[in-house]
Amino acid sequence: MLGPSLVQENINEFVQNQGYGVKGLVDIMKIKTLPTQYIHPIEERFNINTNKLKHNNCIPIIDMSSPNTELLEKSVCEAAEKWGFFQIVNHGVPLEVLEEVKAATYRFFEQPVEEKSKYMKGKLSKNVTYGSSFAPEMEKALEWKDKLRLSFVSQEEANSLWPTACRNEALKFLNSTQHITQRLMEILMRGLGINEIDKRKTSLLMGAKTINFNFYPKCPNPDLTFGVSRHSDISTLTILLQEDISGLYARSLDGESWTDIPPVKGALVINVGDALQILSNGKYQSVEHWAVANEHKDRVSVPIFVTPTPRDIIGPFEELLERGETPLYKQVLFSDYIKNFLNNALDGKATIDFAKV
Ligand SMILES: O=C(O)CCC(=O)C(=O)O
Repeated sequence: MLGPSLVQENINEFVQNQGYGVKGLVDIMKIKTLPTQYIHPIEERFNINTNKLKHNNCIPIIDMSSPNTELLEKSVCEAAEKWGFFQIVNHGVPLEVLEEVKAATYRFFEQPVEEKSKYMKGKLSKNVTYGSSFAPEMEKALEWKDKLRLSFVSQEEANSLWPTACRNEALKFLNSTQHITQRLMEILMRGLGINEIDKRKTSLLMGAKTINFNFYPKCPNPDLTFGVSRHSDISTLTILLQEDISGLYARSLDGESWTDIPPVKGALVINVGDALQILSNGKYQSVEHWAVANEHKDRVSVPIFVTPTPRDIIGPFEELLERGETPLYKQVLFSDYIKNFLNNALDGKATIDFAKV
């Protein structure tokens, strides 16, 4: 292990290669200032004076138990069209499942490095990876985040490869959100005039799932860095459980300002991803968002990325083109879309250019 006199050059070795993560910088190295690798250029940072920030309650909060089905469906489709982001309450996922998954996130990251590093990239499986920042080899400035990424392939694989510290909770969260995911997809498809989700559409809309455990340790200078840089997700929908500490921001309707997404007890944050923007031929919008760490407290979040399978070819639904819509996106093999996303640093909404006509 490196000594306490950790110099800048050794930080990557300590954080990335030895697997201590940014959590190790705080807990073991007890750093008091942000290492230069994590300082983002001033023009990219969020500046309260130049980037307009809208506070609280801009993003719709939708009660999924509302008896007025027509109004409920209209609200979901409008939110997906205009905001790309919304929160849902009374969604049917028990509160204890949400609390347990948060506790499991802390449990995993609080383990010693010897345990966490077993899951580092290239060690076990490409479907199970622990690491720090999004794509450290490609990034000009690193993200203040450690993460565990678990792509669900089968129950057997999960049983044998997923870490015991969070395996059961991850599986429970995935299973408990199945019903609400299906319901949201049905509503969103009706909004496109598509009344049946057949086998092919099931695969395109929700054929695969990846769950991430994000851990943002408290950060000495959160204003100089990002927990997650500006990006849109590649999913159809993302179902995000966020901590009771705010830190998530999304681009507003006007495209000029940003809005915070305040934590709401028991709520899940839903956002449209690029795949749904492409399938809906631009009707539903994936939206740029980013997250910051907190100066005084650790923050965790647990997104489930609902996606097509890597073998699926995504493009605007035939029903929309048969109705005369001009395709805005070409047909793309989803595994190519994933590769392009993972092999580049996060850069706002640039990923979707890969599929533009
Ligand atoms: O931590 C958050 O609230 C957002 C996380 C996120 O955007 C991501 O993991 O892609």
